[in-house]
Amino acid sequence: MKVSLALSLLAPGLASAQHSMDQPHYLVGLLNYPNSFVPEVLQGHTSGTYIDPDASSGVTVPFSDVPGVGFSDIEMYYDDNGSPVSGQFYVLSDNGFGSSDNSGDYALNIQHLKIQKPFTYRHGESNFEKYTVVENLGTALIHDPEGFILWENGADIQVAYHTPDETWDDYKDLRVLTGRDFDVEGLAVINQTCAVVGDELMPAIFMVNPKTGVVLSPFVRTPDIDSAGNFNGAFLSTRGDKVHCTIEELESDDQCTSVDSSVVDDSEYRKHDPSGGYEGFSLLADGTIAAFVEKNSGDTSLSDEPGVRVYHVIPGDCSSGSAPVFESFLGYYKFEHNAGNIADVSAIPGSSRYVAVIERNGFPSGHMFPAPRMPANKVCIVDLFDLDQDMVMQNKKCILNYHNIDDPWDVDGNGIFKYAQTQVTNEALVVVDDYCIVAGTDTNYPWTNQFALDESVVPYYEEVADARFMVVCFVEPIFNLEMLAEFMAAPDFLAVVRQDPNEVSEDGLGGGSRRKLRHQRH
Ligand SMILES: *[C@@H]1O[C@H](CO)[C@@H](O)[C@H](O)[C@H]1NC(C)=O
Ligand SMILES: [Ca+2]
Repeated sequence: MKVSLALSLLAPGLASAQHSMDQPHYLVGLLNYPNSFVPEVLQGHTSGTYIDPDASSGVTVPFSDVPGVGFSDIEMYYDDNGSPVSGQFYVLSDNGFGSSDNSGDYALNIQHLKIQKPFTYRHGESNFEKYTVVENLGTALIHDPEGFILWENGADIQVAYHTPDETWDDYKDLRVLTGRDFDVEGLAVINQTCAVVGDELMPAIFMVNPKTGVVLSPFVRTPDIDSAGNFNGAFLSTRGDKVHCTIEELESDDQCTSVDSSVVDDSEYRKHDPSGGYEGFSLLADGTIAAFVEKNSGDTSLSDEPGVRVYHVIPGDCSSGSAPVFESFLGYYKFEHNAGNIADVSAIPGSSRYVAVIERNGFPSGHMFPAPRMPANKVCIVDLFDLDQDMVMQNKKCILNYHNIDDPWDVDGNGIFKYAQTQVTNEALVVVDDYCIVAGTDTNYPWTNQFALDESVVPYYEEVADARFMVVCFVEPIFNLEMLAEFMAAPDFLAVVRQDPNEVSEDGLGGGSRRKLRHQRH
């Protein structure tokens, strides 16, 4: 009885779960990248030939262009001197249509975008359009002219074996990578011409020039770990990993777009889910990378672990052939209740200890509620180096819930002071300064309309069809390094729940009330 008494007294502070410490913030505005826009290098190339026309969400396949499919990562763009350019970003295409089976004709690419929203705190009653269109400043096909990408069994990239038709002859000559080769989800940009890409079909990582798209290194596989977190000599693999195919199969009409899960079990590799790789990939201030595996659920043998694995990576030196190195296992990241995927991880400028993580679960399946799945999306800050005895990162504080975004200036002009970025998978997050984040979506095109809405009843169909971005700023400089250190050192609410209920003080606050924390901070 005492437990429920303590919890009910605590309820106001605990209302939105175990690490929620939502910080005052405001929506600056919304932007969209029209799905109808196709950059020139992606025009006139057949795509979508692997998609079953009966299961293409009403969209006619194949496509005559390589369509936009949303973005799986966003990173700052840097000028020639290495300084970040305000409002400009590198974004990574998703692998195409979601799996190695359906994306062998999707050309992987990195785009340079201008994502900037007019905003005045409503000065002079100025206001701006609900959606601002994102500007494409360049598109680079990820391609491998040096032939770095080669599997252990001698397998080559997809265009060496099969392309949809002659529209791909130039892509074949360039050795363009496709969604059969890698499912690219993470990008860590070092400077304008050097970055590391994280994949989830092995999962593996490799170096790339994000300006030209030229691959700069062979891929490096993820080392497996023993129970103490040490590398054990084995590596991860998935059923989408080409190492399990024979060259004859890859050359045949069957193409071996994936293998049966049991093939991975019977191999020397440790099995992981083919959609579970490096969503979260963040360049720390010291030049190393925190690499978050997306999940430990699905077709995997990692599901007994207490969270998702986070590795420490040293990038290559950006010269041709210099590969990144897995340096160590950092620890496990544990999700909030009902979240199950790392959606993205952003560096916090200047910090080598704290990163911002956006975690999510699946996406809605229709608009009838109660629904089979309630979407969960939260931005949390985590200390990479504060581990408990199970190697779980124990200092985590969640500062924003995507379903509960304040819009005090009603920047989207709908008379509603709350916004939810809910529909499609949120897979891109970047902290841009002490105050603000830019968050973007994948679209899962052509399966974008996850609320199953009829276009005729939705005045702003771009909210259903397009890759979208939002800019949100915090009232306090939450990402300022000094403030962050204080904030992360403050006790969190979970400490109250974790302790013996008999020790909860009379007022039920146990020293962790929000009021007290506010006092400590100021
Ligand atoms: C990017 O970093 C690499 C490695 O430090 C360096 O060699 C290269 O010149 C840099 N390029 C730019 C454009 O800053
Ligand atoms: Ca509004």
